[in-house]
Amino acid sequence: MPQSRSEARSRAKPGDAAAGKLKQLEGYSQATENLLTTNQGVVVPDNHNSLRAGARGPSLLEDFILREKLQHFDHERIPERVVFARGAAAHGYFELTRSLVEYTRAEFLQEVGSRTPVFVRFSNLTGARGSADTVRDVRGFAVKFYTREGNYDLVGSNMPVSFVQDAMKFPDLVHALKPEPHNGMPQASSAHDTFWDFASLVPECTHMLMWLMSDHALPRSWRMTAGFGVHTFRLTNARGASHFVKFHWRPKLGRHALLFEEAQRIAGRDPDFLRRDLWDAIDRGEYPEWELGLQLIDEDKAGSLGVDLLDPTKLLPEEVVPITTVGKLVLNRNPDNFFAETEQVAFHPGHIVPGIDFTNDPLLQGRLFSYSDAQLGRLGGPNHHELPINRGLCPMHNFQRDGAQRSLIAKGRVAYEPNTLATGSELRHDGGQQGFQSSESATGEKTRRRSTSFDDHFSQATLFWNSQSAGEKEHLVAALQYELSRVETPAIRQRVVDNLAHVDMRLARKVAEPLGIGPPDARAAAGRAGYREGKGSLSQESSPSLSLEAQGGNIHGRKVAVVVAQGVELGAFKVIQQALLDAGASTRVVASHLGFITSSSGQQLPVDHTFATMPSVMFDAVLVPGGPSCAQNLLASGDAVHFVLEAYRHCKPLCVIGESVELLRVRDVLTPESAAAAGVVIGKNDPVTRNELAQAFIAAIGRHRHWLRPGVEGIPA
Ligand code: HDD
Repeated sequence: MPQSRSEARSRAKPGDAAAGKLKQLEGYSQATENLLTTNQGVVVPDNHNSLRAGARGPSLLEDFILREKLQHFDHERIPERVVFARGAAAHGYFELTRSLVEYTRAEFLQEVGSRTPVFVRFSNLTGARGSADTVRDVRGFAVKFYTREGNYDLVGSNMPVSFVQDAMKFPDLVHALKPEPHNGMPQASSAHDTFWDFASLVPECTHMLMWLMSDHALPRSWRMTAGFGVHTFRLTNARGASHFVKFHWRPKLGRHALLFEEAQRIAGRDPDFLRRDLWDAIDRGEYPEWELGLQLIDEDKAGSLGVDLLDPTKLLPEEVVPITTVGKLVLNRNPDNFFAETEQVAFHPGHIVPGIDFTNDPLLQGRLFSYSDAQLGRLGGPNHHELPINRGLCPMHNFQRDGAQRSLIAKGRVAYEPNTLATGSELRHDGGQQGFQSSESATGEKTRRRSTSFDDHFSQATLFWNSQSAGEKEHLVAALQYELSRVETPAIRQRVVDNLAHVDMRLARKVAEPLGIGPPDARAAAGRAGYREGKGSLSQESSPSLSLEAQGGNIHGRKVAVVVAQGVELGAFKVIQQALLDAGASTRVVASHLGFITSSSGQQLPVDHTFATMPSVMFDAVLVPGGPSCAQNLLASGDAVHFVLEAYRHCKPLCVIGESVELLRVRDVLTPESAAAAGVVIGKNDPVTRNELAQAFIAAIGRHRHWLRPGVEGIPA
């Protein structure tokens, strides 16, 4: 580790800094030896038998080897995070592509091309550490930058807003959302009475509820998930001038979602779906990337934006302040040890570096206390910054001392300052202008009042609703109906739809239809405590970036199933497969058994998976090659028919060749015209049209899902 800050800086060249963290971590890695030893290094003579008095006699207390092993095992678990307990992480780097010297003095944001090592943890807000990945939930997106001026943590989420405006309400929100305290149910789900009871009584939640009920809550992959800093922060330059800033992570693979039913099935089939996808991609060398975008706001213009930047339940539409891309994040290394790195990493919004600052957002202010406090319990004391994953890359020095698990050995008799005993003359430690400077002064009466500019609880929920595509609106309504149908108390269901009437009356009426309650009553909502009259002054009706469907994109990282049976024709299949691989997708051959399938020309085609172990929900798209006997064999297999129809029901792109089209005729909902519009590519095994077929299929996969597909209700779930 460098001895001084200036040494750290002068040694760091653009490009090589990202290796620094790896080197540091390697210093802590445990060597793999053939011999087992105790924690004290004594060689273990026998790791299978405890010491006992005679082969059939009692075990001896003196067996320190057994005692140590059991004791360590008994204490292997630490408390899980009270929120965002379920997560997965990876190492990588952040590279600056646009200098921010005019906005901030933060050293890692000055020189284009400079790289900073990062550790990024993605997580689920609600579920416990062992819960399923794909449940409907808010996702955490936490980035630790190991900068040369100290660690900087950007602890955000995949939604740009929060449920509540004030940290005072956060414990209540989380208690309502988590499993109900009397019976510990339901796990990892907001679909229960206590959550909706709270949400219906706190209308400031309404905007976030729209996000939680939307497709944004069901990411297809961590690699396809956006991130937001949520709060407004500040950047301060070397002259002390500051700008407000909002942070955005935009995934290079585009933002994509699962269908709710698909997500629920995956939760059973592969609870580690998102974790596995990230791990496998990095393992294969397909490193996920994000752009860092900033919304930079002149402080004197902040008052005229139509939204209070200190209110974390509001976003700042891109149409009002555009996003400037300033860097890229690349994740290129899986952790070596889940516990040591992913579990023990300690993020904290209060970890900032000179040039970045907080604002008075009352939710952010509360967070500044909570995270370090949470680590005290979770990681067992005040020295968690010494854990390898949490160590900074720059030198660290202060007179804080001792405490559980201290591993640094501070030398000398002096643990206070100022002092004369360390050097013989009076020594004062003071970073002066080098150090972190707060950039805002504060005066004002002490009060527990909120600003009236926080009173608008509905207009951005309406903006969000207006910005969704027709398919996304259907999903949102279905999600609300599903969640509220699971709420046992009719009065709670009623209060929710009464609030929704302030978002959009048609939405509220539609949601209320199957709930066995009265029509939505906007006036009843307005009469309740917690309701505020405030109206924002945003003039826009909708914001396209709030819709996932409007995004489109390439097909990098998508998984395509190739459904085959004996007698499959390879011609078109091979051409399409190659085109998919060239475009960055991957393919897997799925059949009724492992081993090989014999093609129509007698070739042996290796099978990757069976229908039983890899159902269609594990894929993004399905290719069914042709061949008369292949089609016949597939039609005779319930598993094969189910595979293809389930993919159709889940609105996935399909490419069906030759006789295999019969698989789709089961419900006879498609005409050649409606098929193309619905993302179903139908063609023949004809050498002239194979390339066209491949391109049409790639275009259909590029749209990810085809939400408005005819006849899906008719297909059994
Ligand atoms: Fe928080 C963890 C994100 C509000 C208190 N939070 C945590 C993590 C993420 C977020 C991603 C997991 C970090 C990791 O991977 O280890 N939190 C948010 C966002 C919020 C937010 C986006 C709203 C904008 N959080 C928030 C408030 C409080 C907390 C208002 C309390 C006042 N959060 C915590 C915590 C956690 C935490 C209790 C749990 C374990 C931990 O910190 O290390 O302190």
